[in-house]
Amino acid sequence: MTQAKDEIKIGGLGASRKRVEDNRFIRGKGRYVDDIVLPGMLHMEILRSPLAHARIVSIDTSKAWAIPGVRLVLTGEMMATRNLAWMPTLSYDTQAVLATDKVRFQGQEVACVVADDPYIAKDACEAIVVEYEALPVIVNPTQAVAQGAPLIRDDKDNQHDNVIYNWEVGDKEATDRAFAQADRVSKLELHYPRSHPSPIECCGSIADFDRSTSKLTVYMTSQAPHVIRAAVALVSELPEHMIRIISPDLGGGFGNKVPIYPGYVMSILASILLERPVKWIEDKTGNLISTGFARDVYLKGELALRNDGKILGVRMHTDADHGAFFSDAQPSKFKIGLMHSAFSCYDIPAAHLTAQGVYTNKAPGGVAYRCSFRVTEAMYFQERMVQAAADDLGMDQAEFRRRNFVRDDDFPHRTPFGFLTDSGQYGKCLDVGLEAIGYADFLREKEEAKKRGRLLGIGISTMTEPLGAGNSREYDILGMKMFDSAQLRVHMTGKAILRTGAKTQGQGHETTWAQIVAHELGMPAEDILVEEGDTDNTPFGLGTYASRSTPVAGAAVAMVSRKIRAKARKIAAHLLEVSEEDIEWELGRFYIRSSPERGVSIQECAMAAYSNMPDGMEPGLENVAYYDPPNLTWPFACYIATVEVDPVTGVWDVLRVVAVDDCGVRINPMVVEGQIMGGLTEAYAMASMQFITFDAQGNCVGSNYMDYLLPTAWETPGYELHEVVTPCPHHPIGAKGIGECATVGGPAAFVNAVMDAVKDTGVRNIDMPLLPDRVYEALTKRHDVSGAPPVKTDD
Ligand code: MCN
Ligand code: CUM
Repeated sequence: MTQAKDEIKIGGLGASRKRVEDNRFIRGKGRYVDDIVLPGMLHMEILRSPLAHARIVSIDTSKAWAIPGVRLVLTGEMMATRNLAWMPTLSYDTQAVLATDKVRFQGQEVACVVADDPYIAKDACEAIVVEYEALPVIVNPTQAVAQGAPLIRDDKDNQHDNVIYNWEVGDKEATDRAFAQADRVSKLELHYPRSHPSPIECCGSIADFDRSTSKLTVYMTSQAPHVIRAAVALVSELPEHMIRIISPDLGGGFGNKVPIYPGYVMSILASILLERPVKWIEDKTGNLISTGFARDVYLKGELALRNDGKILGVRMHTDADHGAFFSDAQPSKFKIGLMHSAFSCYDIPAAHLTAQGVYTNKAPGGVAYRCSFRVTEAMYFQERMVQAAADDLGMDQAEFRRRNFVRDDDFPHRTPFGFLTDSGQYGKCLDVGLEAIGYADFLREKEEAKKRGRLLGIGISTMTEPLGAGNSREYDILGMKMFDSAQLRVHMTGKAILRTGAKTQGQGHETTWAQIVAHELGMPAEDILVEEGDTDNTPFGLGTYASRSTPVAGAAVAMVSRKIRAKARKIAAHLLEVSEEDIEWELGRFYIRSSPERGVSIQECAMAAYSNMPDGMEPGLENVAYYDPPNLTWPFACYIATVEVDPVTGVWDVLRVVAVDDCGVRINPMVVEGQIMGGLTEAYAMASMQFITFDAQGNCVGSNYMDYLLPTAWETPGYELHEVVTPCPHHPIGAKGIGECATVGGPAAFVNAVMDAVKDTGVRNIDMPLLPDRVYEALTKRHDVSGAPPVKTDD
């Protein structure tokens, strides 16, 4: 008890410590890539294709070269002479760095200019004359597989159609049997539209090649600097130890900063050619039309049901629109990410998923946006299907979920598609949520309101999702096994520096990692400086995405602290002149078991490690831990939204949102709540307003913040947060990931709420975003506004 009290005082586990990084962020003192100015630095701008599919007939750069201050103009043809026109993607595909033969999406990189300042570079881009021969355009999976569809990837030797993969998982026969036995089959078709992570800071890099040392330093907006260093070493001829990737402060990542973009590659090449630092900073339109899209997946789903509400089996087919290059960041074994994590919280005997991925004339998609490799789509489909099934059975949606949940005593549990979940209290989370929202009262209120022509609705979304990509047996990216690391150096005076292979983008690692050390070593969190993002002085790690930092790097932080404690214990025995077996530990202090008043602090041990170590002991107090998690972590969430839909206009307002999250032990409850609120806001945005679509010519509609909407404080609903704690059984401090839960589980709660409000009018589905005109169309014209048209023409 007193230990826990002390622990909060020193900023350990469970302390809602204020974020240390905010000291600089709220003062405008963050150091982002664009803040960095190097001596002699040049600036790079990219010329992008206005067309979505066209043959390049010619590129005339002579006028650009003639502009004073222009240092270099690069085209695909010049890149090709160095074998650099194409680069490998994280999904074993290839992607054009600069287009050579064809452009394959609007916004594709065609040429770039390096000049003395960015304005000259931009002007010079406009002076480049490109002659295009337009080709027929494909903007959705139906067109991609249609008879006679133009071949988008004619650059690839064995590619004769636009199909990237066909993939399946689960047990088809068992699933067929389940459907044969069903009393009833519930079906749903949905589209999860394209969305964009849209961090406030766009992507950018500064490459600095120093010929005299042969060292390449790249400042880069990357969530995974070590992966980038390895990738650069593998594709360039530069040796890995001569490459230093530095990710400074990032203005949000949300998945957008996982992939390798042509801009990074070209700035590196330009710096090598010119032997001067070259900076590339993407503008907002460039970011929105060419980088890291997410989603764009179609689903046909079926649930085999028994009349008493038991789900007997599930069938899913998805069509994934990957754009012109298959560049998803995802474990290499899973063609459509972890889509098969669907239905993991439900006890379903049989399941079968088929998936087809196709090329279209759109920017590469599927990077994932605040989602562990397609988990967002999986959970959205799951929770929409569950609600539709409950409605079809005429059963209460909460009761239907409860009947099918995996029970608390059923862990470890093999999910319908083969994952192993290890812990959770699903029913309890649902109960807490229902209680908080006042479920029974709301249902009564809803009935009352209906009598007066008002449409109220309640939507529930419950899910467990796999967070923490690792365990090296099953997960790798480009063959790089997924684990992570932490290095801890405790100085003589008891102050320490902790470095990890992860990379914070706003999640607060500088605050929370220090809390784990404080918990393990009893040193005040403020005595621990956390550094990430510089490959020269952090241990190798796979980076931050898939909410893997706490599950993997965070575990490494605990493990390295324990190594330090083990050494400090030996030093304590030496200082107290007893044998190690007689030593006990309490937060921050070793003492003699038989005389607890005699003890030494961890700080005294640190001093002795440099000044008074036992004979034969290696000096210093420093270590590194590599952590390969035994399993993913499986947090659970229950999100409940209530809404009112205006039947005259289709406008809907959120009344209340209740969130119950179980992410195991919370390191910093305030940071966790911040993650949940941010995630719910993104979920609300996708459900209500966010839409990047393409017209029939492949023009991107949503290339700016007038068309692609971010909710401001005014639109954002209030959130009521609750918690349940089921410690992760295999994580050293019992924590599970939280970074993406609300974005993953949130959308279905909002959509389900609107659907619940309008279902009595016969509406079956409305695809996101639930813009008022779509809701209105559903209420007045058709009952199924689904398979939403990705082709939106002006008429
Ligand atoms: N945490 C905690 N207790 C837990 C779990 C987490 O206190 N039981 C804390 C962690 O210590 C960390 C934060 O919550 O400070 C998020 O931790 P975690 O769930 O491990 O997620 P990551 O740190 O790996 O962050 C990645 C995740 C992803 S994949 C996206 S996308 C996303 C997200 O985080 N992008 C973000 N949240 C974001 N938040 C901000 N501000 N900016 C982004 O770009
Ligand atoms: Cu999937 S977006 Mo986050 O994993 O960086």
